[in-house]
Amino acid sequence: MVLIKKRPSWEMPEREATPEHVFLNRRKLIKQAGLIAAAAPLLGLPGCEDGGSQSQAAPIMAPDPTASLYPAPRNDSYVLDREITDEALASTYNNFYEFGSHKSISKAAQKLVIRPWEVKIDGLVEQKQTLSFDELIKKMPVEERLYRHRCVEAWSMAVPWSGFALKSLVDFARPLSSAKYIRMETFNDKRMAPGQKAVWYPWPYVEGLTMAEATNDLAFMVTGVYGKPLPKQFGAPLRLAVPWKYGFKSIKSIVRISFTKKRPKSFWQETGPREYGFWANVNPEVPHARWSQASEEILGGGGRRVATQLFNGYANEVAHLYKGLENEPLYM
Ligand SMILES: Nc1nc2c(c(=O)[nH]1)N[C@H]1C(S)=C(S)[C@@H](COP(=O)(O)O)O[C@H]1N2
Ligand SMILES: [Mo]
Repeated sequence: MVLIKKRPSWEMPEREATPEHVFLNRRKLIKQAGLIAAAAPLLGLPGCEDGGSQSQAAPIMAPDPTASLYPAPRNDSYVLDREITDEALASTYNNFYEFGSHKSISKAAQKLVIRPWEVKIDGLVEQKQTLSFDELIKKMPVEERLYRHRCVEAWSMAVPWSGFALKSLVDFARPLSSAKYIRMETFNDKRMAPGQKAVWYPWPYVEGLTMAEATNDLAFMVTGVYGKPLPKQFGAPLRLAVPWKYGFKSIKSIVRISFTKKRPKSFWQETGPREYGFWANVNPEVPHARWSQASEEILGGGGRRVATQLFNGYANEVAHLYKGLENEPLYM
């Protein structure tokens, strides 16, 4: 466990404590929106002459430019065998090593600046391109899906993700037929994410899938949860959800998507090659090097454990992807 000393947010100069785009656009926003200007004394906009307030309280949040997409229409093909995890709990129990190697990173993750957010698409594609997240999402069919999520640490949750099939993004990217894998990368900025100061980790976080996995219907790019744009601690603005695999495959805050011939080496594979592999498919019968995977604790279930299912219950959808690969370490 890493302890990194950092200033509490109330000690931060306002430029640091405020997401860049909010800072830069604040004056414009206030000019445009009479409502916000009228509310300024209440909201305590620092340095806002129009508002006339001297308060130094919390800065306002700019409206999320994708807010109107949510709640997205639910795709009823994806059903749960358990209750949806309480939103407050799922939002405060997160794995996001960029902000610390423990579960209580939700506050620290608010330092993540999610606008502007560029996504680079490169490698074996017809045409490399970089586009903003807001441009990208406009081209994608956004829907809601109820998915289970099984962390390799043997806890699980069930959440209503919003987003689009990874397959839609692959189609948009136009990979060459020589592409065998998709590789995804998280941002790398230790000023924003203090966890990235830990030099013993191979930053940035990287994950990958085969093309067959990436184009399977279940592979989902997440942009929202609980009917709203994705909160930062969940890996805003763009993260993966591959629910038949251990949670660490579901990479957060993606900035780069590359198509490759070579199998990508992931963050956890690099960190602990004896414990974490490329496939990481959920299997109750194959224990982790240090614990059993036979059961899992349901987050918010008062300590209740349930039996873990092969492919986390998604065998019908994905088992065929692994025919003929029996000699591969499919479950680590
Ligand atoms: N970039 C990045 N992505 C990540 C992680 C991380 O530390 N960094 N943790 C993974 C793990 S182990 C899990 S269980 C899930 C947690 O997602 P949640 O916080 O939305 O529940 O994110 C995955 N994606
Ligand atoms: Mo995890």
